[in-house]
Amino acid sequence: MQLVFATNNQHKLEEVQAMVGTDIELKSLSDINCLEDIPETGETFEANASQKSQFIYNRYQLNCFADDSGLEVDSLNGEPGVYSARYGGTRDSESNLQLVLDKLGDSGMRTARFRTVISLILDGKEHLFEGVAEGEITKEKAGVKGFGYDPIFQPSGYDITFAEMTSEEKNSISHRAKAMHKLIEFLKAAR
Ligand code: ITT
Repeated sequence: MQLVFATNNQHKLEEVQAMVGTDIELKSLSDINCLEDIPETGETFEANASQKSQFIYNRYQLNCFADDSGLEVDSLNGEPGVYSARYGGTRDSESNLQLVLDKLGDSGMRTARFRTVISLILDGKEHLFEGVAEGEITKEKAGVKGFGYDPIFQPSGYDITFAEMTSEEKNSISHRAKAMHKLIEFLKAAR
């Protein structure tokens, strides 16, 4: 089946492409000629994921899904949360992750999680799927793979960051992988 993935984030698209295999023929926003800026004004991951998928469904009447995701740091009261993409004021990942490191300083309380909510719209009906990866924020960045906050996030049970893992390793344990797995299982059962 064909599904549009409503994202402008090339890294997310590549990760999800690697996860779906041949089960789903993934269409990107450029594949459907959508060059518009999709509004994202909600205060929760659910609201934003929903807003993005509904925008595409209403405009194109195509089955689609959108992912809203981010990093929640416990001792920063859950920040950057829904503001993850522009925490330091711009989309520059380096300054965004540096702001998290600066705010945490030497604190020993470094637990955090990545959370993804996916909103799928299939034949006009919405379904939500969530995935969480628990871990902690390192004191310094490490690794060059992945994107966003990966260089400062060490998942529980590992002594390396997401940015030091191969894409296969990250994609087997990440928040996005867990949410996508639920979506794929749902589609299999729905058929
Ligand atoms: P779209 O809205 O177009 O999908 P976006 O990058 O704006 O792309 P979000 O609004 O969901 O996506 O913001 C998510 C931000 O959270 C993203 O830009 C990263 O900074 C961070 N993030 C999400 N998933 C991540 C991951 O797997 N690894 C590292 N950082 C991640």
